[in-house]
Amino acid sequence: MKIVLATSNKGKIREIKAFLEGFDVVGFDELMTPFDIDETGATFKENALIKARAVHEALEDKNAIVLSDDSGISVPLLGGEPGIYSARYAGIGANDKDNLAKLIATLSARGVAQTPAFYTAAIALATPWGEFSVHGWMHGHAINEARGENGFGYDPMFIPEGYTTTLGEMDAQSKRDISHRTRALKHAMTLLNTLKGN
Ligand code: ITT
Repeated sequence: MKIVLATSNKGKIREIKAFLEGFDVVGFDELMTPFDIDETGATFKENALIKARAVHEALEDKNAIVLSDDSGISVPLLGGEPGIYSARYAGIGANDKDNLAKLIATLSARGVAQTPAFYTAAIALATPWGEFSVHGWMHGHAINEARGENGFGYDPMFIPEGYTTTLGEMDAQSKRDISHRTRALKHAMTLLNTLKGN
C-alpha cells in the first residue's frame, strides 16, 4: 500500500516517516511539482482534509492513500492562539524561528514565564474508500524562552506534562513516544490496517 504524504514541512515528514517505517511512504513533492494549498478551513480537521483531498485529486494513482497533517500549538491564556495559525503566527511567509520568537515575545510582554499549552495534530486520509480524519493531543506548558535545538517549530519553548525539559532538549525518539502526532498516527494506523484488508 503506497502512502503519499501531503506536506512540505520537513519536521513533519521526518516524524511521520519514522512512525510509518515498513510502509511504502513517499512525499507528494517526489511525485509531482509541489503546489500551494489554501488552508481555508476553520479547524485543524478541515485544513487536514483540504490538504489530503487536493493531493489525492492531483495524483495519477487514485489507489494511493494520501496522508496529511494539520497541527499547531494552542495557548488558552491567549484565547487558543496561535492554533490553526501556528505556521503563520508571525505573518504570511514567516518561518519557524519567526513564529517561535513571536510567541515568546507575546508571553514575555504579558509577564508570563510559563502557561498551560497544548499541541494538536489532525491527520486526514484521502483514500479510494473515502476520507477520514483522526486527532492527537499533547498537553504541557509554553515558556517564555527557547531551550534546545531539537524538533522543530515551537518545540524549544514547550515542556510536555510530567517533564522538566523542553521538546527542543529531548531526542527524537522521546518526542515520538509522547507527541500529538504519534497519538494521531496510532489512530490512523488502526484505519490503515483495516483498509489494507480491502
Ligand atoms: P504543511 O501544510 O505543508 O503540512 P505547515 O508547516 O504549513 O506544512 P501547518 O499548517 O499544519 O503545516 O502548521 C503547522 C505548524 O505548527 C508548524 O509550522 C509548527 O510551527 C507548528 N507545529 C506543528 N507540529 C509541531 C511539532 O510537533 N513541534 C513543533 N511545532 C509544531
